[in-house]
Amino acid sequence: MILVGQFDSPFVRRTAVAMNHHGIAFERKLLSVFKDFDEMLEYNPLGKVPVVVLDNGESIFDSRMIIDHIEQGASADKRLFPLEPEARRNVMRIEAVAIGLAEKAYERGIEYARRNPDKIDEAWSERLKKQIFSALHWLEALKPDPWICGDSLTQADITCAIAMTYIREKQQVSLSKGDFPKLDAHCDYCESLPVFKASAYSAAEADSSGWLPRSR
Ligand SMILES: N[C@@H](CCC(=O)N[C@@H](CS)C(=O)NCC(=O)O)C(=O)O
Repeated sequence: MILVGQFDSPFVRRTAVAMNHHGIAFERKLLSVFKDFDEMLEYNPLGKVPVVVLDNGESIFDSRMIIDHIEQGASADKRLFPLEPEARRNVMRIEAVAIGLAEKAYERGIEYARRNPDKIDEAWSERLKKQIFSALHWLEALKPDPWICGDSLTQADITCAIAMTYIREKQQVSLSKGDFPKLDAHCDYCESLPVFKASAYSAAEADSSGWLPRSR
């Protein structure tokens, strides 16, 4: 399998960590959605990452679809989405907020990194900031210890920790130490695990991507 995308993208990383967790080996094709956009369009009609190219040559994209594909046939004790309906809904609800958090952070980053400074929509940017902080407070209230749901790693943990790392690294909003102590501890714990470390956030890949934050 080939995973297309960079390890500054929270969507690529959450896919990679799920693959690591399931022991699925993959090669990586390092393409940037900015500087390699035309080539990206050949892998995904939207030009977005992540994309996984299966061994039969088929491309699958959107982290949700890829993770769903790799979870198929997984044993109950390894599943990142439990099968029991209530537990599954709970993981998916938290995952949805954590994905949304990463999406809103990405959008706010775009506002400053890509737009001409005199075209920045400050009202929209404020709205995004409100959504980001609302999601962070909601996730903090879950009090992960160390896991968010039950007594093992789930996709809720993976996506939440990776979204937090993304915001810490790209600073689409500034966070002070102590603002979200439970999320900080959860993020540090998850990022110390071998399955996360094997696909760690890459500042070098971020620097070469064409993403240049100017201010908050
Ligand atoms: N819902 C998608 C989101 C993927 C996404 O937004 N990826 C960003 C990179 S972090 C991207 O490809 N952006 C380029 C674009 O939107 O044109 C997923 O979960 O895979």
